[in-house]
Amino acid sequence: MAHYSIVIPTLNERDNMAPLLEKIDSCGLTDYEVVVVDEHSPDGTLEAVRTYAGDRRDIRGIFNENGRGLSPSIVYGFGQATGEILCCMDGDLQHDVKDLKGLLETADQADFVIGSRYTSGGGFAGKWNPVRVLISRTATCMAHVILGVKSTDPMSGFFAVRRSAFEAVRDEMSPRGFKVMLELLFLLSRRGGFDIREYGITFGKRIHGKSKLSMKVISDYLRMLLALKAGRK
Ligand SMILES: Nc1nc2c(ncn2[C@@H]2O[C@H](COP(=O)(O)OP(=O)(O)O)[C@@H](O)[C@H]2O)c(=O)[nH]1
Ligand SMILES: [Mg+2]
Repeated sequence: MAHYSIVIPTLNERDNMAPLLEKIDSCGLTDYEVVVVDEHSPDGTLEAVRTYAGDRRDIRGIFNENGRGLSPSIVYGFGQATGEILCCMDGDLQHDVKDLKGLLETADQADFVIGSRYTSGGGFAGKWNPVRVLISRTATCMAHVILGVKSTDPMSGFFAVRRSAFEAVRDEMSPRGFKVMLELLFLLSRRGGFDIREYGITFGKRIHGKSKLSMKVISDYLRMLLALKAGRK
């Protein structure tokens, strides 16, 4: 059983897999596994993972069998993972592997750790499209107002949760949705008694592949906020 499980949801990230896995392998962690959860990406993302992994059992590429979408993929990956600490990071290198060890070690002392671009030590690499930053800021603001959650960056998608905390709210999670981290934050905060912290991360630019952020994702997000607020699944 691994101590840390790094779960990576993917959709068409073939060219990012080997560089990402190499960075994870050399970031100074010892007891970890990587679970890439793909959704039949036509570009051969899983083949890239399997080629890199060879006979290794600590790097697995699996298909999401939990209903389509990002959150279902992450929840499926957590269910397949063996670690005591479950971490989720993007497969496009925008989450910097340099932040991984610190985030995981913070999680050793806590129940839930949110990687934040807006806390000390966090930020953006290079120059950012102001429209994307505005979307991210607006989404954060809406989460504060509608759900009353306190995080400085509930949308970053880079986080680690203790298995017992995940399992405590697992049945309350919606199988749909885009932002599993926000949902976990909301459910753990509402239940109370969990040690929730933030850790500064640097958000990088995407080099290979395309963002899947779209108007559909934004409208799904709004629907999810309102559904969480109303206590619906
Ligand atoms: N399994 C799965 N992964 C997804 C899906 N949508 C996005 N991803 C992955 O989730 C991560 C973040 O998505 P991305 O498009 O980069 O979002 P952005 O950084 O907000 O533009 C990347 O690793 C994507 O490949 C999906 O529907 N299913
Ligand atoms: Mg991205």
